[in-house]
Amino acid sequence: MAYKTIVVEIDDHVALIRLNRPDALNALNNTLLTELADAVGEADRNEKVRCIVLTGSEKAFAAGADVKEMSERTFVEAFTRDLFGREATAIEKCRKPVIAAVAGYALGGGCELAMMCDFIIAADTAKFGQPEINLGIVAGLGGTQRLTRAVGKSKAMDMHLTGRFMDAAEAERSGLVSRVVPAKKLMEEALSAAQKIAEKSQIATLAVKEAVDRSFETTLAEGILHERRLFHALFASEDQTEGMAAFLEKREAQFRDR
Ligand code: CO8
Repeated sequence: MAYKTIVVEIDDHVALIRLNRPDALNALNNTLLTELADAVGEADRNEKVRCIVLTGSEKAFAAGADVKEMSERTFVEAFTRDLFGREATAIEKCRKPVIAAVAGYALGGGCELAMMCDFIIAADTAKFGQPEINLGIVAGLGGTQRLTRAVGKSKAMDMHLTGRFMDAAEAERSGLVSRVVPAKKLMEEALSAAQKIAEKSQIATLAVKEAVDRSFETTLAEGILHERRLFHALFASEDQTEGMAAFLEKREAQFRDR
């Protein structure tokens, strides 16, 4: 499908989705969020795709919601249409792993978008922030919830209340990102991680994602029970037999998603 504000490339089981509004630092307008939701849904349904990488440009992953477009919204319109309700859930509903590869600014809705992904690989140029407070609003794509879970209450309050930016080193120290790499290596590293994931048994990768995500939604005991049931269930897969046989025979496993 042809998109106006994103570019989608599928190569060897990895879908790369690039936000592409260079004149506005990839600010998230209605068109971009709709196209992104469609592209993620399409990649999730595409049997060839086993992992998704979401990225922006060298200067900005995304500098937030499009302030120009947002400034014209009214409460009645936003509430009645549940503004960004569908778009906000497209990535969290995606069952396949989604990696955010972040260089430059990831602010407001951009930071929230990165946090919707399963993990974030950051370039050393990355800057994260929730500066909505400077516009007289609060985050609206999950930032108060996800940043707090990622970095704890004190730092989340600091970020949301002062609107300050966090550099890549602080983001890694705080657990917001899984790794920081030199900017020039960002895409190589993110695509290589995606490729590694794509080579695993897909049944197991879906189970990992489901189990880790559940830890945010339920009690420890329920989460552990859910994990154990998934663990039990995977013994019904041919990939479990193959994975363990390959280990014992000292060879690479040939997973077939069965
Ligand atoms: N919206 C619209 N346009 C933007 C945005 C934005 N968020 N950010 C940058 N741009 C535009 C600028 O207006 C400018 O355009 P032009 O050249 O036509 O004037 C162009 O991008 C380049 O930007 P700058 O000249 O400002 O570049 P600098 O390098 O000087 O500064 C900054 C970069 C620091 C990133 C600066 O642009 C900035 O502060 N941007 C706004 C950041 C911000 O406040 N983000 C939060 C927005 S609110 C939000 O995200 C709420 C989410 C709630 C959920 C809604 C769902 C999406």
